[in-house]
Amino acid sequence: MSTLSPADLALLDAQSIELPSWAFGDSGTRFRVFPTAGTPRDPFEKIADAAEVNRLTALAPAVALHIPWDTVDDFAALRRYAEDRGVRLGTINSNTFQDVDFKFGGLTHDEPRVRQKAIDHHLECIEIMDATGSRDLKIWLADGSNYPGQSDMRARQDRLHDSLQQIYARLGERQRLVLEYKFFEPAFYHTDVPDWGTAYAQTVALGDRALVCLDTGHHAPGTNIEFIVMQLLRLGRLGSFDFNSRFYADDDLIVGAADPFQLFRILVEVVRGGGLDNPDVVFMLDQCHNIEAKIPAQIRSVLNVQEMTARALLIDRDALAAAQSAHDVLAANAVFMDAFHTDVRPALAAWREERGLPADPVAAYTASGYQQRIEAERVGGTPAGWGA
Ligand code: PSV
Ligand code: MN
Repeated sequence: MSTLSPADLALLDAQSIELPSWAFGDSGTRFRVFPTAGTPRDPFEKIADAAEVNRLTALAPAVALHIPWDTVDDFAALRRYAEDRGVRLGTINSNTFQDVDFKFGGLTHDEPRVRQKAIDHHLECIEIMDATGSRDLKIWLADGSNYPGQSDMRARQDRLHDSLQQIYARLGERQRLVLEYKFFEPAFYHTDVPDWGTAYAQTVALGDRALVCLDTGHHAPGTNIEFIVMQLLRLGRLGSFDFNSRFYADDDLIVGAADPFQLFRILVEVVRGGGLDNPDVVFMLDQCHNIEAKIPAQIRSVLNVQEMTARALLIDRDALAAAQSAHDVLAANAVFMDAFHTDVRPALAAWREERGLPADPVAAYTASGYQQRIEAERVGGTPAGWGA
């Protein structure tokens, strides 16, 4: 039970995690953004940092971009730059949460001019996808209201459907729309896509290439997230994860840091539902490293996902099925917990060494001199951050 089988190892070999470009830029809370030495000044430097994470882990061959934060004059050049460093450009994230015109919403806005502007932004994102070779357009909306009575929730839902339909119609045959839900923030009373049910209803109404993104930080405390994972996989609508962890709200901390057991439970359902080794389900990170070193934090994050995946694979499925059908509650739970409590770190260090990778990628990063180099080289210019 406690060793990874050749089939498990093959699944781990195939695992790939998409890094968010914005994790390498400066971020913070509404109280303060602390500047960090060596922070990338442009999308090229963000890609260089992401490639370093992949070089040391072989787990992160793709980088998600956020538009307009990652706008460049020549996306084909950015794509070549990434590919030269062994990574590809992944999901394109739209952004209708920072333009003043979108103060009262974007795709749901009651004024045709503003709604059209939000739709046009997404059409522009699809043009970028054509240049970057990206498959997925990920949409997260800040739309909502703060006070009961402020807005007609029903009309907004109808306008959202119409807007999404116009965007979906422009997608290429191999491109997908992925709709991300979040229960609150920045809106405090109602949010137009607050939960997986709404995201599901809106995407089903569009067609087969519209799917749901599950951000692990976007649920009320106590929500059984793994149930949602199971259900979306069962319905064939889980398009991607935004992995992170949280103690309180949408904290965007390192995945697996706040609640490793929850990450384990989620990955158990991913394995159970055929979501691993499945190109239709993208494992993405959505994190911000406000106070910790960014590149090692991304390395830690992908290792945490790999570690919990390995533990999920260790579940003795036959023993679990037998205990479940015998209604042996304690035995079933014991099989489950045995896998969770198994330390897979030595096995994964060996997995890395067999593939010519450092046994300890964080230590290898520290010893590599990369951090000192970027701190010396990246002087002048404006560090990338939200809005840059
Ligand atoms: C919103 O909170 C969100 O999770 C969306 O994915 C955004 O694109 C991202 O955070 C920005 O960090
Ligand atoms: Mn997210």
